[in-house]
Amino acid sequence: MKIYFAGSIRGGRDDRALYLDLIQFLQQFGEVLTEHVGDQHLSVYGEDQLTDQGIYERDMEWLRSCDVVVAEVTTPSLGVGYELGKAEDLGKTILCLYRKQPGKRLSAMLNGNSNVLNKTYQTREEAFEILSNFFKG
Ligand code: 6K6
Repeated sequence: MKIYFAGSIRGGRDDRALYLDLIQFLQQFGEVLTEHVGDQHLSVYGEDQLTDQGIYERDMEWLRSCDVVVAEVTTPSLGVGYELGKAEDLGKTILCLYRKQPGKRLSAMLNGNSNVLNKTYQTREEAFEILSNFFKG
């Protein structure tokens, strides 16, 4: 099982520790292709080794090859939104995790999309339970 985990990078890194926890939890269900999203040293400024074109081409190849896309969508990110649109076109199974926050709502383009399984949660434990049910069910 190849899992493409999507989470904000240049959209903001406030949830990077959460991404790492989710990625580590996901690894019991398969290979997470995008481990770097949870890299605690990755800032919004960029990865030195690859150009933006290199990042785009590598990530699109991973997206094409994955079995499932899991996205943490609490921090809005252009890149994550783009990946989800592409994943939908590619016919991928998509699970989005969203943490409810006062005064904010998930984009209707996800929340209203029947091709996306949207799940809300508050705690890491709830997110883990959603992931377990998704992969075991
Ligand atoms: C690392 C740290 C900051 O920038 C980088 C290098 N950039 C990226 N490296 C790997 N994946 C990326 C990078 N930029 C975007 N992505 C992909 O888009 C990831 O798979 C994320 O799910 C998503 C994040 O998009 P932005 O718009 O928040 O960056």
